[in-house]
Order: sequence, then structure tokens, then C-alpha cells
Amino acid sequence: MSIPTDFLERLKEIAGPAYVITDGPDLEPYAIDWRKLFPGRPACVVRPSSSALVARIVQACHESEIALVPQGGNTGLAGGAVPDASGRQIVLSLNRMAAIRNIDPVGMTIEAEAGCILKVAQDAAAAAGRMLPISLAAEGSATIGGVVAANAGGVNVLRYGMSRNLVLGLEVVLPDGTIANGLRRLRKDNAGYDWKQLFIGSEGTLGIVTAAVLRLLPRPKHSVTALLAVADPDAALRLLELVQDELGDQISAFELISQTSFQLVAKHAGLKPPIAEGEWFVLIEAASSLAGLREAAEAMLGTAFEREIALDGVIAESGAQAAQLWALREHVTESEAKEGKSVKHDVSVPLTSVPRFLVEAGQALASGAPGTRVNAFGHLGDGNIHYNVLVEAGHDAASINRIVHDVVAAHGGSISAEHGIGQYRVGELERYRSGPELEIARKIKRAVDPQGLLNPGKVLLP
Ligand code: 2HG
Ligand code: ZN
Repeated sequence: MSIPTDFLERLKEIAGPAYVITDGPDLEPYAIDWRKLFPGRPACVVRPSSSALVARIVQACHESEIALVPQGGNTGLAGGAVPDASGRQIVLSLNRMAAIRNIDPVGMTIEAEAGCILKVAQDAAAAAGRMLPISLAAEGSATIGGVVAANAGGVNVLRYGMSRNLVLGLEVVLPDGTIANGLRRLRKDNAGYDWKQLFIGSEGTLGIVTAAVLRLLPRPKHSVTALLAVADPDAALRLLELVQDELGDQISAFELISQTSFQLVAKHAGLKPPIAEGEWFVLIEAASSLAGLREAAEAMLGTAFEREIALDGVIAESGAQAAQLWALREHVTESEAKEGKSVKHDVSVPLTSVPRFLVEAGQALASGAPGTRVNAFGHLGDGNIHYNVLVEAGHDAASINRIVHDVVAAHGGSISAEHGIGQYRVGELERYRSGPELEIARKIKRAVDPQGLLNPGKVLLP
């Protein structure tokens, strides 16, 4: 059964006929994720220009029992923002709602609409002398609404936390079309349940984020970027301890990158690290408003060599060199995609278990899925490794997931540290989260979205 024509007409009345796409090439980018792993078939795409119009569209869906899939920049890695193939779900794109409504440099807040590109918000904060510290490779196309709905992580979580930690206020359209306006800019607000937390990270299954107030931070005057080679992940952990001792809370990123990752970047992006070949690399960023950071970083590097924790290393001499070091890290995902098919795992384990996890997962794959190659990299400072398995035809993704996730579970880890569940990990979550935890989630879903119309099939099985 397809969507009734009169419903599509109603959407056109609400959003304007130019903003309802029902077919043709314009529909394509909304129908599938960027890795082309989760092809869907939307009944239509609707692109409203205001929260009031989002509310009217959702109300129409509620009345006609039509399911809808909210979509921001469509940069997700778990298929959370694309519809299924039934032809009965509509995509509600927030990309026309891109305004920055307010920046308060003294109160250190920014209020932006859901469709505002993350990079645009970062630049606006910088122009006001402040910093929005959410930073990810997809920041040029990811949107504020998507970042909040997915509780995005990125490279600065070590210092500033996940997106959740930076959200002060939220406006959400609920599944019946009501607007819940909690766009407060308060640092302290302990008045009753903090309901916005439910929607942050809910991946569009409970409500549609239409605007958010985010915390800003002072813009550090000095920063240091260093790339070090280490023998193994154990050495990388010892380096983390040293860096924490020497640079304290000035560290904002501590990224682990395997030799395989850099080989892929050399092959597909033509970029090479400016230090000797090693099995593992660590990219460190520290920032401070106080002088003396570089001296502290140089002393730390000296100690790392003395104690034979680091095999080689370089500290960027300029902003341009720092950008080159970061480009090596930021090209990993794209280079992996160019190499061929991969089965991604976005896992976290307790920090001290990371080296064991890497060894055990490698052994389990060598016996359970011979012929696969591992591209491991990620946010070591957060215990979050992107343990991506490069596969050939004939390898079975589901059994590779099982092999890796069993090792994660044995270490008390999580099957998604930052990318979320979407549709990709919905079955895995059922397996690895306990019954009572899943039941809490289902109760919340039933209470907030009793008709199950918001992003069905994502995060939770019905
Ligand atoms: C990153 O850390 C992103 O670069 C993408 O989270 C990770 O491609 C991936 O698996
Ligand atoms: Zn990541």
C-alpha cells in the first residue's frame, strides 16, 4: 500500500509544493546513506522551513498514521537517518532550517536551528571569540539537529564530553505534533526531570530536534599538535598517562591510529606521516589560554623518548603543519571507503582493556574470519576504537560483528561508543544489552511515541 495522494497534497499545502519531493533524482540523496549501505525508498521528502511547519507535518502524520524519518546532514554511519524500502515512510529533512538565532559570547551560548551545519556554527562561535568544541570529520555536512539527536562524539570528547554535555536547551517536536520548547540558556536548571536528555541520542525515535542551545567555551590562545610513533597500544596507554601527568586537562584529543590506517591514507589520499614508520601512532592535541604549553609539550616528548615510550615524534611548527597532521587522521574513513567493503565496529571498552581487546579481537578474527584485514583507529583517550574489518566477497558481516562484539562484551564494553545504533546495530543491541535495560527503553518509546511513527526500526526493535 502506498501513501494516499491526498496526504501528499496536504504536505504540499503545509510545506509548499516546491518542498515536497516525490520522485526523480532529487529524491536520491535523501533515500540512502553516504556509504550506500542502507538503501531506502521514501514515499516523499518534505523540507519545512520552520518549527511551526515541522509541527504541522508531524501532526498530519500522526492523524494519518504515517511514519516519518527525521534527517539532518545524512552523515551517520548506522543508517539511522534513512527510510526503509517500504515506500511508506516519509523523510523529514531539516536542511532548510539552518539559522543561527543567537550567539552570546559572555553567557557563552549559541542557539541554532537543526539544519545548521556544524562547521558553520563552529565558525560563528570563533568569529565571536568563542569555541564550539564538537569536532568530527563530517563537520562540513553534519547538522546541529543530527549531532544532538545522535549525541555525536568526535575527537574532543576527552576534554569536553559528548554532545550531550554541551546541550543547554532543546526544542523538540513530539510525535503528536506538539512543540516542547526548552530553549533555555541556563547553566543551572534543576527544575524537575531533565527531559531533553531523553531526546539527545534518541536518533529521532522519540521526537524531532528543531533547535538547540549549546554551550560555548573560551577560545584557547595556544595549541599544540603532536604525532608520535609507538610500538604498540600498551605503549600508547603509557603515553596517555604521561601526557595526562604533564599536560593535565589541557589535552583535548588523544587519537590512536594503526599503521594500516596510515597505509590506506597514503594509498587513497596521497598523505604520509612525517615520522618514521611504526606499527601504531598517536595524534595528540592540547590547548590552553595560558603561555608555556609548547614548552610543556616539548618536555613531555623528551620524557617519552627517554622512557622509550615513543619511538619517533614531531610537534607541529605552525597551524598549517598541525592541519597536515590532522588531515592524516581525518582521511582515514574516506580512504577506508575507497579501499573497498568494510564492516565497521564503533566500540568502547574500559581504557586499560584496549590493548587486550585489540589482541583478542585480532586473534578471534584470524581464526573465525580468515582473510580479513583490520583497520583500527579512534579515540583512545575515551576507550573508543573504530575496529573496522576490511572484507572480501564471501565474508559474512553478521558473523564478523558477532566475533568482535563478543570480545567487546567480555571486556564489559559497548557495541556503540559514538555512532549510535540506527538500523545497523539494532539486532546487536538486543543481544548485548540486558533485558531490564531494553525494557526501560521500550517503555520510554511506548510512552512518548505510542503509535511508533517516529523513525521505526531504528535503535529498538518493536
Ligand atoms: C572518526 O572517528 C569517525 O573518524 C568515523 O567516527 C569512524 O569511519 C569510522 O569508522
Ligand atoms: Zn570516531
